[in-house]
Amino acid sequence: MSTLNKIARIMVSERRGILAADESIGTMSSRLEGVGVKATEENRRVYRELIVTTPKLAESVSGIILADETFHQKLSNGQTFPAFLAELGILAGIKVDTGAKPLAGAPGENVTEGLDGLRDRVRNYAALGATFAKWRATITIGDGLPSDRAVRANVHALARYAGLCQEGGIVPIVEPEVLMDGSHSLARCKQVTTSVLRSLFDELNLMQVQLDGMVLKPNMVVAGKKCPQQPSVEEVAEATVDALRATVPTFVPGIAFLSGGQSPEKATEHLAAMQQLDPLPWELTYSFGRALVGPALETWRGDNGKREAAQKALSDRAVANAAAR
Ligand code: 5MM
Repeated sequence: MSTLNKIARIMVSERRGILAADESIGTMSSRLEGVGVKATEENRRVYRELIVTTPKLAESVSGIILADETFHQKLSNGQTFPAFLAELGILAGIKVDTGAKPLAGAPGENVTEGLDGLRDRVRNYAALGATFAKWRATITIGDGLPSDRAVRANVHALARYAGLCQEGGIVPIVEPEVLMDGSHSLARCKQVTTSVLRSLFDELNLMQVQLDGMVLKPNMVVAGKKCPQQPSVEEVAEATVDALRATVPTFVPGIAFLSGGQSPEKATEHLAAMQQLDPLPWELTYSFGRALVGPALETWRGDNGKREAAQKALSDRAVANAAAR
């Protein structure tokens, strides 16, 4: 078993999942401001410390994805975040993309940037304790969208990122996110997700990415937020598993879903429903951001007296998702 495969298997191991705490400075700042907390570097650190020091987190979380800022910050006890996680038995991951930017010639669509200098950045992060990385590409459904050029540009970047991570000895989380924004149907999301995943695996193969040394982080197949006909939990589970079965090679050790704006409860119900379907060739787990930490942030609101209650809110979500596996 290669080292990459070993790490990937730990990431998706039974009854645990991955916590996405890698909001960029801009996103984290607006989330803090949304709950009345001033968006300072120190407050982002304090909030991330609350998250990682949640009691018993390692029982339901195998890895935490950090943003560059957090990766270099220290907890109150003087330890760096990666060192603290290592002591807990939680793998430290790092978001290495630099964000989705408008794609030239494709109005309304983005391509994720961050390939320049990535080889050296991967080497530095690995030396500082990162065992895995993450890169998120976003795909928009709309009138005539996604365009072929946006899909191709994004899967190309994902595959080159994945190759560079593996060359540097860390496991890539490959995240192609078909966004929930819009009024599209479940069927349309399934069609787009299937086609994006097909293109993605073509490109990963072309770039000789080792499929057993990566983790796929896709969206669940859901209807657009504004679609008047919202599918049942079983319909989402079936559509999602259909799309994955049609496209994801069995060599991939695990699939860790993003939550994408679903309510925390719905995301968990969908994950649980998928486990009830016929045996699947890969582990199905979670790599939620908002669906894990949303209730904790809402509870905390910058009030230190609510710290414990906030940690309990996170712990409850993590335990519920672990149980859903
Ligand atoms: C936590 O949010 C991540 C980073 O977002 P930005 O770079 O836009 O600030 C994001 O990539 C996240 O890992 C995934 O989208 C999954 O999070 P959700 O909230 O969709 O489960």
